[in-house]
Amino acid sequence: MTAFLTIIVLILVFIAIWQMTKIFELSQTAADRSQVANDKDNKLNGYLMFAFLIFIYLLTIVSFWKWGKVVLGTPASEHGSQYDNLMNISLGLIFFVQIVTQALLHYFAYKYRGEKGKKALFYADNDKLEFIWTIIPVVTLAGLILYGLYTWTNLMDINEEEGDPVIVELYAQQFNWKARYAGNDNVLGDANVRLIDLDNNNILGLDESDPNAGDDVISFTELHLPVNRKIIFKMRSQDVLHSAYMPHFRAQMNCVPGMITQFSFTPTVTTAEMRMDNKISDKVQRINKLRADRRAKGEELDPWEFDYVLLCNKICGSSHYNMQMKIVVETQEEFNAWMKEQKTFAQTMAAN
Ligand SMILES: [Cu+2]
Repeated sequence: MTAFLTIIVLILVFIAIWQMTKIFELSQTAADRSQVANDKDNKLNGYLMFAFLIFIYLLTIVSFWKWGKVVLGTPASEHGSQYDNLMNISLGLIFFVQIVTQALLHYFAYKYRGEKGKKALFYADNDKLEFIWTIIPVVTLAGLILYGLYTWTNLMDINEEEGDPVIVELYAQQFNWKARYAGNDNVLGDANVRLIDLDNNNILGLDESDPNAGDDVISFTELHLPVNRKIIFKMRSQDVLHSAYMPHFRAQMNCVPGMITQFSFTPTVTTAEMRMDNKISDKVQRINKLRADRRAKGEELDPWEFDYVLLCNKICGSSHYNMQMKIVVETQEEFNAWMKEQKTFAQTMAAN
């Protein structure tokens, strides 16, 4: 590594000396003028500016055409379409401004390229122009920010009194998730990392003396959610910053050690329904085709089936990429049946 850095430094020093001698040569009046750009060079650079403009437009079109299909499809939560609207409007605006300004920038670079005898006009300032290019971004950005704030307050509904919500704790830890349901009383028992007792299977540090803790249910492998019911998530982290990211529901919230953060959404599409969705079934087919090709080459790969996922979206350590949990959205009856099979915290403690 040191040798590599030394070589780089030597190369850079050499380039610097070379450039300095060139500048020195150019500053000599009697020197050879072949290094100074002439009309032909300027014209070439003008055309190259145009070529670059075409290149970035083509790159955009090709990217959309080739990878447009990998973006998230149908939102699976009540607020999802509001969120998508905000995203689409922001993207649309950015695209419009990008296309117009890049075209102008490169066209002017071409039109006013250097030419023998042509002199740049000295133009100090123009109040009217400056006012226009200040006020347009101010109004546009203020509009976007206000629209964003409006959308955020609209979807950030963590009121526990209204709409019979399901209260779920998401517990983040390097490198896995655990979900804790509040049980029959719908109140999560108190918990603290200091109460974690691995010998006694109290992995989330629940307070055994808290009467609300006994009926809590902890799930290690899957997060089950009933469809069309408000879910309030309360996030905790045991070690470092994590982020609970549920892309299909357009939801993300940081999990911060030492505090509880919250987010809420109402899932509107069950896992079974989402598997029938056109975009999702196309995606499943595409991935399974890739997997079949790799299987043919001798790799051991199972066909893939769509599932919602909870991912970690903060780079939290070496196995961050694999910090995920399957989410199952199902009918209230299926949810109740699944819940019945789970052990409560009191039962787990009694079994010790
Ligand atoms: Cu993480």
